[in-house]
Amino acid sequence: MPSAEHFALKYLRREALPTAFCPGCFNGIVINALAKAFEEEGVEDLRNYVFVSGIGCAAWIPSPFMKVDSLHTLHGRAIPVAVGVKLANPGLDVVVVSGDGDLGSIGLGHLVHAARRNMDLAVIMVNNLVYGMTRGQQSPTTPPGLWTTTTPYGSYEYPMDVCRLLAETSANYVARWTPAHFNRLKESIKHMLFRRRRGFRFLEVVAPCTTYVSRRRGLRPGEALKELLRKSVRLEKPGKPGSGGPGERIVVGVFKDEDKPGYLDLYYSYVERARRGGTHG
Ligand SMILES: Cc1ncc(C[n+]2csc(CCOP(=O)(O)OP(=O)(O)O)c2C)c(N)n1
Ligand SMILES: [Mg+2]
Repeated sequence: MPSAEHFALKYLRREALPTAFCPGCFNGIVINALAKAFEEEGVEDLRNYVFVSGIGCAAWIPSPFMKVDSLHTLHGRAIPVAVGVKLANPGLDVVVVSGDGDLGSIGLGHLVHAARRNMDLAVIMVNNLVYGMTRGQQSPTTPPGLWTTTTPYGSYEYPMDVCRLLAETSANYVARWTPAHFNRLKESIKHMLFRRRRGFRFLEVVAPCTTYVSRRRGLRPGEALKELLRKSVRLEKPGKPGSGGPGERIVVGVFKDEDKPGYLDLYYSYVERARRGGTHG
């Protein structure tokens, strides 16, 4: 087992540590899962990667903490910037890490259309159920009844299930785990980055904000992890999945896993066709 120091030296920026996250924040588990995924695949440096994030706590996971080229963009605009990077240099592996607000609210249009195009990106959405950085406002994934700073009597809106939404597009891969499913989480990251290397690959990590969700509900981080396990229902379990989403039950698992051509494969095949004199139809 490599030591924590080993990971810090290899994939994290020493000068950026300790992280700015609240004590017990599950973003640390996501960083750990990313680092372990790279370590287990024998990736010595991250030179071929570009990480792109929007604005929010989750957006800080790659930038500034990971030793990788990263773009910390405008709120909601991680996807279009990532698309630009990929199209400018298709040889790069482009990974987006951002929050439920950034990707599922202000940036939702970009997310859905990148998924529809099966754009060659890996996207990790850390869903902490609120806008954490701005102090716990309701987000599109806030479960019914949950206290937030903008819903002091509990959220009365229907939340959005981003995995189900994206599973209906042409995205190649869609999965959801929680930090309590560490190995599954890590394996999904490996699958997205090393096995399925084309098309749109999306992973949602349901990781309730330790400060504005769990502590407010009287749960310490360890208790919050146990609750995540207790509430989780495996998608593959016959007869079990239903309403889904991060409410009382959290449906976890792989919603979709395909390997059809991604945006760039299609683009190049059409360029080739045009070169050979083919037209439409
Ligand atoms: C255009 C714009 N609108 C609003 C904000 C304020 N803002 C900063 S982070 C954020 C929400 C982030 O929520 P999420 O993406 O869920 O990240 P978290 O902090 O919860 O990890 C908002 C609304 C902003 N920075 N820019
Ligand atoms: Mg959030």
